[in-house]
Amino acid sequence: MVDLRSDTVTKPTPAMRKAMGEAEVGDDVLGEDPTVNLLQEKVALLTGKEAGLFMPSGTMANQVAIKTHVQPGDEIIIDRDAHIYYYECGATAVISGGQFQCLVGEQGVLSAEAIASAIRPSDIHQPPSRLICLENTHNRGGGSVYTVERLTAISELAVQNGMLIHLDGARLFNAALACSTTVKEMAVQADSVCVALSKALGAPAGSVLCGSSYFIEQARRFRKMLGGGMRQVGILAAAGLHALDHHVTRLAEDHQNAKKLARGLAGVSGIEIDPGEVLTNIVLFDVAGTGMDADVLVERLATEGVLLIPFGPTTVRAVTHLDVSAADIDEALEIIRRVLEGF
Ligand code: TLP
Repeated sequence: MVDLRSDTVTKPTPAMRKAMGEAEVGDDVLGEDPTVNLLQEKVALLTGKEAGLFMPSGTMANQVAIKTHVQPGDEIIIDRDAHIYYYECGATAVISGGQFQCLVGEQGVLSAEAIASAIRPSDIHQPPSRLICLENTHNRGGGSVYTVERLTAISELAVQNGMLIHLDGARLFNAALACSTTVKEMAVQADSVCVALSKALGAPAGSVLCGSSYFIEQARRFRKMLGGGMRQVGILAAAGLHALDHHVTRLAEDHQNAKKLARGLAGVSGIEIDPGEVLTNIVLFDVAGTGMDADVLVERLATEGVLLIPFGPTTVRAVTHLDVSAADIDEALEIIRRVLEGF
């Protein structure tokens, strides 16, 4: 079975399990878990921020960040396909009372100009424009990337308008790799950033939210409020530290495998894809030409040994990751060809 549903499906490696088993732990709600503290310091350093906070999930990291930045009624400018807006169960309405103004990015990526035209004038009839949320890489945009230049332009705009930026960097290491830069160069353009350990980096759980010391102090209270205060969680933080030490440079392999998959898919009849648009580890392709809807095709392929996710009526997503090799990509392509072309 080749599982390309998501990079969240990876299982901890034996070396990661060993690191988890040997982790020094303490009560993290009391701030006494040395492994969590180490992880938080490490990710803060990597992202160029003063402090970090270990979070059970990316969703909680995003929502705690938003809760910390906005007051009810404040407006948040975001792409309409961003995870925060599209996939987080309406959490912002429930938790922060922030109001979204959704824009349509290019493969999810917003320009400074588009954001500028969405910023409200100071007017008692209108909500205050408070926060800009960006996602790098952009999941529903097919792993598309905000470059450092674009982030810098948006950051300058935010400063000019007294706005803040939260960066959902669930796959920020993939973005940095695609742009031959560091996560720090990207993260410093935002006021807060969260980085996932449980996606491309292969840890079983966890994200780290980073920002100023003051921001993290506030965020710690909201994490507790939402039930995200965990105790001897160094076991999970150890997996994250192991991932940062051993699974970052190998992301290049995932990007190569994604390209290989995209090139292969481009040659299959009924499938539409531009391999040039595949920059990281996410591959989106259109299956309208097969005469099948995405969910029907995905179900059919699952019975043949390839797992994918329907991402729209005729759009399918494949994600490469730690547990997928180049040989697995060959196998997946062979199965897809067999199902769609009969040989
Ligand atoms: N993405 C998952 C699904 O929820 C779609 C996936 O399989 O890709 N930000 C981004 C950009 C994400 O892609 C995800 C998860 C999250 C946040 C949420 O992270 P978790 O699952 O840890 O809450």
